Amino acid sequence: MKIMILGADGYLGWPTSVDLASKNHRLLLIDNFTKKKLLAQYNRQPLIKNKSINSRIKNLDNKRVKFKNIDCTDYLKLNKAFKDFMPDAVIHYAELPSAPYSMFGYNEGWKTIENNLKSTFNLINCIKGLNPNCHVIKLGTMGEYGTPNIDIEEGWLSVLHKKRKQKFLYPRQASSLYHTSKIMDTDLLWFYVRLYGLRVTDLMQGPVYGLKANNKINNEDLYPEFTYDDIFGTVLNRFIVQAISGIPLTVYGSGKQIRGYINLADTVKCINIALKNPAKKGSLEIYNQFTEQFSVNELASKVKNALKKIDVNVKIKKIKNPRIESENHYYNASNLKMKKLGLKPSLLSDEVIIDIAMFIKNNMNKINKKIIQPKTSW
Ligand code: USQ
Repeated sequence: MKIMILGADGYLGWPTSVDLASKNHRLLLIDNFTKKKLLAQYNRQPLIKNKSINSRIKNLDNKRVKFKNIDCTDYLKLNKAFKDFMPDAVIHYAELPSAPYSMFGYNEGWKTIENNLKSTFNLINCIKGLNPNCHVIKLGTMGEYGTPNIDIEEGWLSVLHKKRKQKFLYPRQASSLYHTSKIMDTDLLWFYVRLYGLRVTDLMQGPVYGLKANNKINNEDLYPEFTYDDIFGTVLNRFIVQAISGIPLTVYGSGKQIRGYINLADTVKCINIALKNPAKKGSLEIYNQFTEQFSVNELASKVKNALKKIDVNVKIKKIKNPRIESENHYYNASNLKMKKLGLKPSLLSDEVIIDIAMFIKNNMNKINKKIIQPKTSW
């Protein structure tokens, strides 16, 4: 297939690119390094800095992978790249992914909304104008649903009201501006699907952990940049770095917050499944993309117990929750659709935690302990 990957240098974009390149697809990778620039601007660093994307691409075993430095909020440039390449599918990761960043202040909040909505709007318009048959695979988030007091379905809810029935998008109520920007994305996509018959898959993903696109990968050049700081790091990756550097795990509040988590390798498997099962014309296909539900306390205990096996003594410390989020809530989300299409999850075992921990241990002299405690609160 001819596949365009927007945000191809990111934590999900690069492993996806590596995996799809190994399957011999023809790829056009797009990125403008916004996340790298923001990390530098806010004095945060990934554990290891990647080599340039062009040099990494040269080492891939696929000569049909090309890169273009394009800001997806620039409609004319994105439109030209789309027209020249004419993809069969576009994987859209070109968004600012951080809840704490979006809640930092006015500028960060607006930049998140503007970047995320504009990139989605621009992509939709490229497709509508140039090839309405092209399949969009868009990264959404489980955070769009929030923590409602009823079961979370996969995207849709059938409502029976005064004896009449209608299927609606499942009610969404996010707890950060970032998550709210993803709700707005979904609404935009659904509008264009209804009016113009586009084909869209929206993947409601939980927090991701890990380093590898698949279990054949050992070359660290093929890993994404691994962040563990308070703004861009996700909770499990942060906990393992904290454990290795002897800092007590930063459990926010009571630690009873439950989310659905997913291994990075499973994210990549889900993208492959979505590519093989494109949404039908005029349909918005929504999947809940996580494999296991854990509370923050359970995650912390898992890290502690796993790392005991390699003689790391992990301490856990509950700190004041810097976020406004429910800490005591019901959580039961459905995730059957990907499994029905063949997803075999790589679950969170001690081995998986130890594998990530060993990579961090080998690079522990690079850990910046000053960027771990949360500095944004809302
Ligand atoms: N948490 C801690 N300690 C920490 C960091 C986080 O207790 O040091 C808690 C948070 O309070 C939250 C949970 O862990 O309850 C998850 O936090 P997170 O920072 O890993 O995830 P979140 O901010 O929700 O965002 C991440 C990604 C985002 C993705 C989302 C999926 O950054 O791009 O969309 O996970 S979800 O959470 O399902 O919406």
